[in-house]
Amino acid sequence: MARELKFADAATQQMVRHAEAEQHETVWDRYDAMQPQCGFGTLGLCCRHCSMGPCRIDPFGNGPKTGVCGATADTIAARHIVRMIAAGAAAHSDHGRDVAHTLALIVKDPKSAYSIKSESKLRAVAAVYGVETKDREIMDIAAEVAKEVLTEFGQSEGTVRMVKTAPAARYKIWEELGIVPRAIDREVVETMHRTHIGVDADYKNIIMQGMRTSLADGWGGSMIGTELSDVIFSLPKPLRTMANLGVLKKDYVNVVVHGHEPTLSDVIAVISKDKKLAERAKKVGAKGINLSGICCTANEIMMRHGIPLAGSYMQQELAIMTGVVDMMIVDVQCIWPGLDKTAECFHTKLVSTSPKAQMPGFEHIEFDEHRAIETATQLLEAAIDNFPNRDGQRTFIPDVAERAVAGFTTESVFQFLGGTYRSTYRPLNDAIIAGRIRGLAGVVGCSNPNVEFEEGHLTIVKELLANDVLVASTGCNSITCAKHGLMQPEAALTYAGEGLKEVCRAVGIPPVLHMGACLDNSRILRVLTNVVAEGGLGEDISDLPAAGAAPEWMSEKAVCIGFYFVASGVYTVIGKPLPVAGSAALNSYLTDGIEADTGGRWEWEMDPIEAAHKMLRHIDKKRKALKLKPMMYEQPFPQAE
Ligand code: SF4
Ligand code: MSK
Repeated sequence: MARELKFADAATQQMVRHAEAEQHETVWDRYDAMQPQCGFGTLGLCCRHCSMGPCRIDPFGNGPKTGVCGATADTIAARHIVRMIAAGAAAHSDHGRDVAHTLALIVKDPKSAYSIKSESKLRAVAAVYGVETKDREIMDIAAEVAKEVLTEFGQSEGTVRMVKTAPAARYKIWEELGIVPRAIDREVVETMHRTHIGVDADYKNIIMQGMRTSLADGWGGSMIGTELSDVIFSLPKPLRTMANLGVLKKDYVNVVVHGHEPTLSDVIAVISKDKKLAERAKKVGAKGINLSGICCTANEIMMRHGIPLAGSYMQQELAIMTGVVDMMIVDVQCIWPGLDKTAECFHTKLVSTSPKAQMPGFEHIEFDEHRAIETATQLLEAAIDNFPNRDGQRTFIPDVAERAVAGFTTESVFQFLGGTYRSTYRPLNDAIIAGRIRGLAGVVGCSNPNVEFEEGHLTIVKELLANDVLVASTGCNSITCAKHGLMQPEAALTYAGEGLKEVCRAVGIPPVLHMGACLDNSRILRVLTNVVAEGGLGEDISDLPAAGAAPEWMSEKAVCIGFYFVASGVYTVIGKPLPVAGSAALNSYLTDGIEADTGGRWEWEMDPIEAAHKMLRHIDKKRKALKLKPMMYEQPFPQAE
């Protein structure tokens, strides 16, 4: 290993040392081997949108100042970043579309493996789409909702209807900026069109379209995905689970699901408890089947079934290196194509299941939702049959796993804060107004080998908690927080400031609320909307004492998420800057000028303590503007920029 790595996480620490001893390559090795990475790419100054190029602009002004076509650094950097938004929006929204297809399947085939698990959520979605619910059979409502939603993805007229659920003041801002998304597919397509050679060259105009595309995701595709997942797979409720590689069990058939879409993994979660399969497992010498998850598929089935989290994005190959994973089943997004190289050294069967994501070295067993139970059974049987191939001498499971309470939603968290019989945001708003809670933060997103693993996530979250900020978490941040004990109610006693501690103790919630997968950032948008609607904290999301962070972001989805938060009025801090620094004008617009347009803005800050302090300063600025009371238990933190 080229550099000395520090890990906050003991399981990862042990596994990386084990990998080193056994000479297995890890993502950190591949990252180091890639150094130095391309400076032009980092700054957003390369373009290969046509074959007059590739072109690159010299940031020091010693070389060409434009591409062959005359595109400037501003144009090139803006085009590049909005293409990242389009890819992120496409990924989330295609996931959302697939969930809508599953809803349509339930209607067409009542014998399918799926059913309507939350009628209340279906009715809520129906209301958004103007679907009549009074005196109608639930299947009729489902049929019409599925049709409306699926049609909307590619509609040629109108606007995305979920967007209307934003606060009225926010919607007006989008109307004035001309960025209300018209249709999800259309915005992605138009972004690709505008960034083709010789189309849109005005960086601000390009960014406006990028924001419209991101809104089509956050308030469209992602929100549809979240809402319909709740309808089909059930509305999550807080439950207890465990997190980290220590959830893998030596004597069991270990099946790990990895990716993002719950359509197959939710069925696997149910089927894995089947008695016949348990007997089959016993026949091959195992004690049973142990299902766990990696990445956001893990978040999905954990928050609905309590299935433990084996790890986050950066731990996917480490799970295989334990030597006890009999099968890793993947669907889409965040799956490393190089996993087969790791699996070659072990008996682990890697199985891809989505026609959209096939990988060399993976066996492909295509998932057909019409045959969901058969596919899930076939996979689990194959995993059991692979158990005897395990080399018992080469197993190593770190004995590290932490308890967590997870599975909060826009709805359930405030049943807690409002008391069991009173579902309202009033107590939360009152706690903020009274100065018990300073404000709200969404800390979300991936991990990345370009920083010390999880250090950014943990440092920011702990600093926010110490300063009475209630944290909502999604994606890999939530897995990190779960692994490090921040999602236990007792964590408030250790990490929270006095005011937040009082609130957490009174209602029995952890100070960090697990709100789901990266798709579920839409839940955070909804929380912010509900806080505005409850009253007393302004008229718009940008008025709220709230901020967002993605300290170790990695994916194009993360870029899209950040943009829809900024476009929704949220101050959003990330670690490594977006690749736009090669354009002074664009960089300045995103980190400053954009605030005058949307009320939100980007901030780049690699130092996690300073990142947290910037968020706290922003929250305090908003508290001051709202003329809220001083904090009940004021604790000084550095004020100066
Ligand atoms: Fe170069 Fe312009 Fe073609 Fe990009 S679009 S590769 S800047 S000529
Ligand atoms: S899995 S997108 S690494 S959060 Fe959603 Fe984690 Fe980021 Fe993938």
